[in-house]
Amino acid sequence: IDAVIPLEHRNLWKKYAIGEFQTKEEFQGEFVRHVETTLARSLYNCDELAAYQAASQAIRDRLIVAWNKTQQKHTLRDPKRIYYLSLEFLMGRAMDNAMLNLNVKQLTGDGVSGFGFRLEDLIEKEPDAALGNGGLGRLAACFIDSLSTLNYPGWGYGLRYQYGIFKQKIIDGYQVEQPDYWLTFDNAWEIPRTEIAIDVMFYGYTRKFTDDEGKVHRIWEGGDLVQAVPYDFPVPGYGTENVNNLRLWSSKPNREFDFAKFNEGAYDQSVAEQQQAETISAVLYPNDNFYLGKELRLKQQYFWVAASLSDIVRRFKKSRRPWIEFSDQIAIQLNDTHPTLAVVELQRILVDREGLDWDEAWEIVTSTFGYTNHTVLPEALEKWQVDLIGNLLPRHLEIIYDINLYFLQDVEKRFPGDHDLLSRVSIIEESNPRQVRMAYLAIIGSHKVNGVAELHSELIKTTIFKDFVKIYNEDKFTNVTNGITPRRWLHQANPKLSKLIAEKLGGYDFLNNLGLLKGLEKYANDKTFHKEWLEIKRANKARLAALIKSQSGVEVDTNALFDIQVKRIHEYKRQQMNIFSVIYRYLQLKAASPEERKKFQKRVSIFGGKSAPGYYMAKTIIKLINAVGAVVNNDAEIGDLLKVVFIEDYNVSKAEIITPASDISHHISTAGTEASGTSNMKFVLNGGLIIGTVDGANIEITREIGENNIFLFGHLAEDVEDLRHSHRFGHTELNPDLQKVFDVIESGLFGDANIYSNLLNSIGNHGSDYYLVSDDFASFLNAQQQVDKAYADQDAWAQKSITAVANMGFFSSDRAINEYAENIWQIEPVPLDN
Ligand code: HBZ
Repeated sequence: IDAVIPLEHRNLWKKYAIGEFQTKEEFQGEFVRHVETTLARSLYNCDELAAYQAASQAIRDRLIVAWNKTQQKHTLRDPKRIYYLSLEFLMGRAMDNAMLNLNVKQLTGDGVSGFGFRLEDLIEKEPDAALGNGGLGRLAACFIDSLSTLNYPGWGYGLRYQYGIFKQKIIDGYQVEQPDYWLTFDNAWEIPRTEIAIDVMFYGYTRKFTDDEGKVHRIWEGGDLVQAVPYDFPVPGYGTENVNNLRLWSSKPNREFDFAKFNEGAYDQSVAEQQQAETISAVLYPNDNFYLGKELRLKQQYFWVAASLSDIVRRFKKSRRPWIEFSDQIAIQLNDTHPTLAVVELQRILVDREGLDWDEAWEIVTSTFGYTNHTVLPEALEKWQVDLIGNLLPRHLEIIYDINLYFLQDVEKRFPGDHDLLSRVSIIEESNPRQVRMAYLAIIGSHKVNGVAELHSELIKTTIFKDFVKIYNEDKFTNVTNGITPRRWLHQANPKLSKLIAEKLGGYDFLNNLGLLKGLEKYANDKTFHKEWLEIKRANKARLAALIKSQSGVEVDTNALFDIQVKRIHEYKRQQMNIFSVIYRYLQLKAASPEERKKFQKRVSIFGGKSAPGYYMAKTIIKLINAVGAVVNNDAEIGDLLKVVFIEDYNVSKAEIITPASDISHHISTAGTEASGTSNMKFVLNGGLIIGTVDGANIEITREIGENNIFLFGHLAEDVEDLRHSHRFGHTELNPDLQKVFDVIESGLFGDANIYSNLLNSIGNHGSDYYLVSDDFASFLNAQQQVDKAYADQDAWAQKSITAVANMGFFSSDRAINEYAENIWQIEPVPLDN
């Protein structure tokens, strides 16, 4: 109450409230003020970095004004809110996005050019906020963009890692990891809120006590405290004043100091121990789709979950509503199982701290949470050792046991005598050591569970979560197909195409309503439009060619077909199959006569992506790609007919250059392994076509754009099990064309063959070929041929490309967020004007 400015003083306040710059000149005034005061520099030492920082400060000021208005409005109206809990937010750069959303890019550009700077150069000065591994983290970033754009009251909660995903160097063809310390310079896009620090406890013990009414309680005490300090990142929407919040927690030593140690004279030791607290949020774990049971990772999860829930509960308590209204006011989405401890933590808060009955609390908990699954790969499912949880979070382990007990009692009642079922669905896996199955806990603690594309949502119901479909009502399980934000992935990444589309459709409304792209279909056969369309593709390819040249020195011909596969390197994503097909193509070119050679379609085969640092096979694949590039690119006989490029350090800002430049991109996972994929959507939205398997969202993309506009191949998900079985027991010959490729690798053409022997042996030589590289190879090569043939007719190609783009409306993350809002969160947009 003390913090509120009394009524009689508010007019004075309003008189001085920040004005938002509206013109180039006003921007320039703000720019100079920030250089001279915020940065304490002058016109004698304002370099590009300083200019970027001053421009971002000026834009940030505008964002903060809108952010404040939005938060005040939400506090006043107190609508139901969604909190999106994600251990990763792969945001990329903020400035360009903020300028486009606030519609000030033009005037900012004019403004800085008045001082001799080019806006493009300033944009390049910003480091990526690379707080994620890949698809899961980028999905969270697209989702919060849509939440703001659609005026939903929604916050993201995550961790403010000091080190994002590592920077990838390629040295001698191998991946080398370097730390990504992204906070070297002041970050204008975050607002520290040191005044809201929250204490989080670890370790300690639980104690039983009986209250005056004879009721037995258990409490957790005696642990170590770590402070969670929030940093707020404003999230602007497009075409709206609405600015939501992304709150990221940073760990700091607790204010209380160990005075006992201090007095013993162990001052340095006690400071050093305090310092340990900061390691909790220091680094993002660089594994995607792979579970690693490290204690520090569990600490990260609990630290973030406890701080976020404490914040959410505090906000709820301010409204003075009864607990029973908690889930009418709050929805919490679990992005994968990483935040599953939130289920336990909320139950603990309600029972231990707020004194609710178990059942009443559990009803609140389960109606609050929703859980999104992103994978069926067994090696990715989180299972924490019981002892690890018991030691770090003793009270939580007790609560997990109780949740399990009541759950199993229910199951036993409904399926009496089915002991196999009980052990199959138990949260505790009775293995040695015993483990907590986090996905089961997430299912039991949520009211909805969703997969991220239709096939994937079917697969979780019929495979990994089959028993739970039997136990619960079928409609606890649902699908929300992923989406991408057209603001960043079309308007920002591909301004030329966005402008051309706007000219045809009479404005930029499609950026808020992607279904309007349908209006392009009537130009699909228009030859003059084809020319404009292809010209933009050419310009985007030139932009990528310049990046490739500057990074690797390789010159590529923009007349060639640009063939791209950029994503995390993983055996299931089958970059190995792609590079094998490139080698096959090289062999064919070498075997052809000079006359025959001329008939080949020129191609540039472009790869990019990071391997988890400890993933040996993935690292071998990177080495092979680079080794093939070294041979092919230096073969004078081949020249421009084939180039092979590995783009170092693939990240969000590089994706913005790469995606618009694609003619064809690869989405070729073994059927049933890629939950959805989202880059497939980005490529098609930018007029690139897809070569892909019948997997993840490729299936729905095909349905939307038509099967003539995509190159599908390979076995279906339903065949995979039988094929794997036949590998184990039958005798399967390697595909003969693949055998030729293996022979040449083994001949040492790409360096010491031993480097690749484990990779090759996992496929041929009685290896299990778990990802069906050999089984799919023939149909993959065939699909490649179809691509070459189709590309030869540029008008026909343009027609496919335009038709595809015209039908991509479904894949906007706005559609996905509206589905979550309606079917899972039950939230409404908050209208703009009061
Ligand atoms: O999530 C991806 C899926 O592989 C992809 O198919 C889907 O489109 C995308 C969005 O739903 N999954 C990931 O990116 N997963 C991770 O990055 C990951 C990170 C840490 C983990 C586990 C998975 O512990």
